[in-house]
Amino acid sequence: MLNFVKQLSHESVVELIGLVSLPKKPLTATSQQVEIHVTKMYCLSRSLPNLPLAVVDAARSEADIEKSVKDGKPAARVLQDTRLNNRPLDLRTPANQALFRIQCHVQIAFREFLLSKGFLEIHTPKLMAGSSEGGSAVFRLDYKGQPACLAQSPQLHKQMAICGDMRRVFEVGPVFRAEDSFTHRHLCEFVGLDVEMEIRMHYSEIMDLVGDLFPFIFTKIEERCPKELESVRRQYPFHSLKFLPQTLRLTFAEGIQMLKEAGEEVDPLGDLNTESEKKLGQLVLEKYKTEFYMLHRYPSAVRPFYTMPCEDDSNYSNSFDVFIRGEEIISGAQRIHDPELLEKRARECGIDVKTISTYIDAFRYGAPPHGGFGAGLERVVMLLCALNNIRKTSLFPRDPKRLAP
Ligand code: ATP
Ligand code: AMO
Repeated sequence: MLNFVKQLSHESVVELIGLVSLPKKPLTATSQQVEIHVTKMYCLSRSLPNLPLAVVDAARSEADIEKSVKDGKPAARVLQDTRLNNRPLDLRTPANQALFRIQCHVQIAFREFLLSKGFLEIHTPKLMAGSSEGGSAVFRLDYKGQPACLAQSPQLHKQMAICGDMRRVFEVGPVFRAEDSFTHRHLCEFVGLDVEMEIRMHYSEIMDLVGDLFPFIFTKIEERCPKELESVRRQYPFHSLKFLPQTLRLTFAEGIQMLKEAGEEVDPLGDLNTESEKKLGQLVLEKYKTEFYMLHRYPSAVRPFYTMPCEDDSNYSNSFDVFIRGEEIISGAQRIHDPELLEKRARECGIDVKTISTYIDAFRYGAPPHGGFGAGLERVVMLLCALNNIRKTSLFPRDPKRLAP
């Protein structure tokens, strides 16, 4: 049997028959908890002798690699492209196994919380006649002779579900963005966690929901995935997210003020760039001791056409973004439910209103005040575990250069 074992290549799949027993040596925290005394062994699938990457190398932390260099026995560093080109092998590392379990539990907790609050899970079409968010980041295709695109978000249909009296809805589904830039946090296809709900008095009702939902998710991950968090930490060390029992809310103007006081140049009616968002994340952490917070009342000019302007000043809007460790995970807002204003805003934003006429018509038959938000699942997991690249939390990432495997 030893001769047989010696000629097996790494990563071959074997079936073992043997006796499971406790090791003779005393157990330690890091030792195996059981031994198998093998009596028979079958090879079910033989791997190639030369693999494109060794799983032990792919599982090394940066600290391990640095130590190996210091010790004069440098260990191989597996580059991101090698990992992603050979994703089925790369997925075998303990950190990757753990990340996708954590991702699964984020979805479970998201669903669990919303179902307990009376939300209905829906599925909206991914083939559409026009763009839903505006802008150019849309994949165009031919739909039996008609121009069409892949849904940039479930935005228009989740709102139409509210017009259909569904009151509170959510969706977990694919979102397609023809992003041009190659960044650490943008994919061309990601999983959207979307919510839409009627509101009674104020858009703060949506922020109240976000402020309860996400701490619920963070707490459930800590409770249900301690081993997985530990596995991720072993390869990619990080500290647990700091968040307050009551989620911090700042206005966009307050955020701008904090940045200005710190010597940053920022436009009070423009959007925050990635650097300013990160800087504000640091300032908020120092002042309020939290890495999870919301910024609301964004300038209208930087929000999508369907966003409700503030009643007291239409330069600002009833909208918000939510941040983890200084990076955006959520955008949300109250929506315009007046069809005339909606059509006007769509035209002003350069949208061909013919392509969204059925959406605008939905508001001509009576529509309740409503709003909602969207989060990106891969981004939530990336930022929860303080990872440096969203490709780590996408099973088979799609980015501007990658369409396989
Ligand atoms: P010892 O037999 O002295 O306890 P070991 O099994 O700890 O030695 P290695 O042969 O170097 O040492 O094995 C490396 C690791 O593989 C071990 O730490 C153990 O976790 C695991 N391992 C090896 N053999 C078995 C087995 N029969 N059953 C379960 N785990 C095993
Ligand atoms: P927005 O365009 O800000 O808003 O997207 C919502 C959230 O989705 C995630 N996200 C992405 N994740 C990975 N790759 C991308 N290219 C990418 N783009 C966005 C982010 C972001 O916060 N309809 C609105 C939401 C709403 O108002 O309900 C929307 O799509 O986490």
